[in-house]
Amino acid sequence: SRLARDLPTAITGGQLRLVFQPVAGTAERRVLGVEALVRWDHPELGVVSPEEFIGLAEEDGLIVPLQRWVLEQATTAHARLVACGRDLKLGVNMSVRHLQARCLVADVTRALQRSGLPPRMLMIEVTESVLMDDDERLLAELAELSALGCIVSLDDFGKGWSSLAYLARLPVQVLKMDRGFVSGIETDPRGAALVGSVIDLGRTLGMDVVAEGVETREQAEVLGRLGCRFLQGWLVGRPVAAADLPAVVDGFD
Ligand code: G
Ligand code: G
Ligand code: MN
Ligand code: NA
Repeated sequence: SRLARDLPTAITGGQLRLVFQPVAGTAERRVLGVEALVRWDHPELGVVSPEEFIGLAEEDGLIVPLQRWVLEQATTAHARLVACGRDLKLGVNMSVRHLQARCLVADVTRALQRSGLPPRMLMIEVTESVLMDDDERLLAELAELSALGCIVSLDDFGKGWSSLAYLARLPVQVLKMDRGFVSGIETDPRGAALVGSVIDLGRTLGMDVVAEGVETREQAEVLGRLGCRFLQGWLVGRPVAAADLPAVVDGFD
C-alpha cells in the first residue's frame, strides 16, 4: 500500500510528530500526567492516525525504530517540562513487538539516560490484547521495566477478554479503562455499575484506574462518585503539541 511504501521515509524524514493528551485527578483537580500520541504528517495525504500505521510498522519490521523515535522524543520533551518544575507523569504507548524483540528494556533505559527523566515519571502503556498469549518471557520484560522504576499500565483495559486470573499475575500498576466503559455511564445505571466493579477490581489488585474517553462533566461526576481517581479524555483536554502543554497544565481548572 501507499502508506506501507512511504512509512520508512516518514520515520527517517522527519514526518512524525508527537502530541500530548493530559490526564487529570478527579479529586485533585490538576493535570497529573500526559500521554504521548504519535502522528504522521504525510506530505500528500495529510495527517495519518497511528491506527493506520502502527500495524503496518509492526508488519514491516519498522516498529522498533519507530518506537525508539517516540521514546526519545517523548522523554526529551517531557524532561524539559519537568525541569521547569512541573511534576507530571509521561505515558508512552508501546508495541508488544518491541517486547518480543527483546530490546524494549534497553531502549527505555537509554531514553531515560539521555533525557535525564526520572524513571518514576515514565509510564509504559501496553494493550491488553498484546498480553493475552501468556508468554512468560514478555511478563518478565514488563517486570524488568517496573524494576527500573517505571510504571507499567494496561491500556484499553476491558476492550479484550483477558481473564481475571491472568490480570492478577500481570506486573502492571495501572489499568487504563477503555472508553467503551465510560460512554453512557451518566444515563445507564448498569454501565455505571460495571465501571464501579472495574474500579473495585483495580483496588483489589492494588492498581490505579484511569478512565479514558471522559467527555462530559456528568461522566466525571459519576466516575468520581465511583472512586475513580484519574480521568483522561476531551473533558480534560485534547492532545496538543509539546509547546502548548505548559499552558494546558498551568491553566487547568
Ligand atoms: O489518539 P489516537 O488517535 O492517536 O490513538 C490511536 C491509537 O494509536 C491508540 O490506540 C493509541 O494507543 C495508539 N498509539 C498512539 N501513539 C502510539 C505510539 O507511539 N505507539 C503505539 N504503539 N501506539 C500508539
Ligand atoms: O492509547 P489509547 O488507545 O487510549 O488512545 C487514545 C485514543 O482515544 C486516541 O485515538 C484519542 O484521540 C482518543 N481519545 C482521547 N480522548 C477521547 C475522548 O474523550 N473521546 C473519544 N471519543 N476519543 C478520545
Ligand atoms: Mn494509551
Ligand atoms: Na486506551
